[in-house]
Amino acid sequence: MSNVLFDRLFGCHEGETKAFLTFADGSQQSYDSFLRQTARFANVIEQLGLVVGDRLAAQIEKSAEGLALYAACIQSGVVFLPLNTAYMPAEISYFVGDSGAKLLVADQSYDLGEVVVEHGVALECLNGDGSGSFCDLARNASDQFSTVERGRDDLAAFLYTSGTTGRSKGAMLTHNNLLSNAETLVGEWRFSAKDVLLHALPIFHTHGLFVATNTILLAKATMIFLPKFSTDTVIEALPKANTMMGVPTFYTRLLDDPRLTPELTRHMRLFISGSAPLLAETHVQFERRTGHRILERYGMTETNMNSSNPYDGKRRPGTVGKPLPGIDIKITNPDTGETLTDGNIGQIEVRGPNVFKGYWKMPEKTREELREDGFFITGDLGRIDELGYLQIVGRNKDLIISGGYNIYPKEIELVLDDLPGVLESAVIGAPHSDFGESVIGLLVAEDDQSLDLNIIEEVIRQRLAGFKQPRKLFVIDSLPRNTMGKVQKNILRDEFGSTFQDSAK
Ligand code: MLC
Ligand code: AMP
Repeated sequence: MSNVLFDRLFGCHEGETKAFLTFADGSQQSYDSFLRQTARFANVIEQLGLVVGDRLAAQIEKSAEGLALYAACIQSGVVFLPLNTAYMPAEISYFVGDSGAKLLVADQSYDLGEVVVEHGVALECLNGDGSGSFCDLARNASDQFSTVERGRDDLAAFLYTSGTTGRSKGAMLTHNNLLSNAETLVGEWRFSAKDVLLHALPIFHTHGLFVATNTILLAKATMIFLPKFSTDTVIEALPKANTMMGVPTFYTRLLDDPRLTPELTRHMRLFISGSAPLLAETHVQFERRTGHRILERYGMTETNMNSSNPYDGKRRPGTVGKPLPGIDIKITNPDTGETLTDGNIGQIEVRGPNVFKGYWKMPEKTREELREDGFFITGDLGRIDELGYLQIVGRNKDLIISGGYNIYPKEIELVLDDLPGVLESAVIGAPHSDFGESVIGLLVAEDDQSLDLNIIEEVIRQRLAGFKQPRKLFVIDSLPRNTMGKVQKNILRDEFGSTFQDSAK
């Protein structure tokens, strides 16, 4: 047994002087230098007492060191658990507690002392500029590390994904989940060592970490590694790249800028979009403005990428293309599980080497969503059209996707319900020109109580990551319910659905 994931993505680049990363200031890091950093980090992980299968949680700014930490976990057989930098300490506490992480590596600006006290987890610092106690230890560590053997079915990473119950679930991803998907994407999207990918995504999610980074590593290509998306820096960097991956908000923001022209993008080979629905209108406008047809693909945390519009064939707006090689997609009746014929709308189920192993310590949840025959019930609703392309038409799960981030209303409702004077609440998503969808909170006050929305907003700010916070709160008399007592969110969406129309971003 070796460690095929590490060898294929990282190990094979030993001695390679070619640039893996190019930074905003033009400086670069070679593959070889990245690997040496990785080995130093792997030595530190070992020195700190982590053994194969232990979890390392990381809440760190986007940096080359952040990627090296991921690589070091793969090299040392430790499970990597990246966390959104917007999460508040109370949110981090849940992930650390649930995963049983042995080490938390975090930026020193995050105040995670209470997490350490609560869970007894070790804490080391890794800051965006490469400083911090973790890096201090690494400076004295060897740049050689004997790669730990791991099989294809062994765990590589946990990515937490929220649930309709409000409790996040740790999706367990194996070495083969990551490797098989990277191999498929390199082939399907024709990545090679000649490519330069513009990377403006965060690196704590599937899209920026696995889809983008693993594909580039496997192809031995180069990434222009920007700290975050900003229209100015992306437009500045575009001439030096030939490929870009982004969420739909990236494309709508670029379209809002007059500098997006055919000249700016003439040299580009490929623009890819995913993580949220790309409006057909955005696809069409982008082609009109640049001549490029954005390639839309469909994936999720539990499965990596499932389907893609073709590289060579017709990229059809409003569809997410066909199943990737080796991956089966079927549409089923949500009530009976029976497979539906093409053209019918049902729940999308996916099977393949990309599908995760299950939810950490949640066997029942795993059984509910992952069938014995290997099909995963995605919670998305779709149909396969007459040309065999998958269209996503909605969701069978109460989920809002804002700027590519998933937000589960239940989690926010639990926070709102807990506020003094609030009897009950409902959270819905409404169309938003920048984020695709954005969050609205509807509150019902207890009898004789009047709610102060300023105070409520302040409490929410302390408890929920910024992107989850409702952009608008309304106090209403009561929540509409059906005869079973279930809140009729469709009625609320009809009533409040135009809240963000014409409003400022
Ligand atoms: C930031 N904010 C958001 C937000 N991002 N609010 C709602 N939705 C979002 N997505 C809030 C912040 O809390 C802050 O609020 C304010 O907006 C400005 O913050 P910012 O950091 O300056 O925002 P900005 O740079 O504009 O970020 C927007 C964005 C970013 C779209 C560039 O969110 C982004 O990079 N999204 C990509 C997400 C992603 O990678 N998803 C992939 C998931 S994997 P305040 O109140 O403080 O002003 C997956 C599988 C798959 O889904 O298929 O790929
Ligand atoms: P996450 O759990 O963050 O990985 O988000 C996965 C969800 O994002 C999927 O279940 C879909 O609902 C959505 N998604 C991803 N890609 C697309 C796409 N191209 N079009 C529509 N929805 C998408």
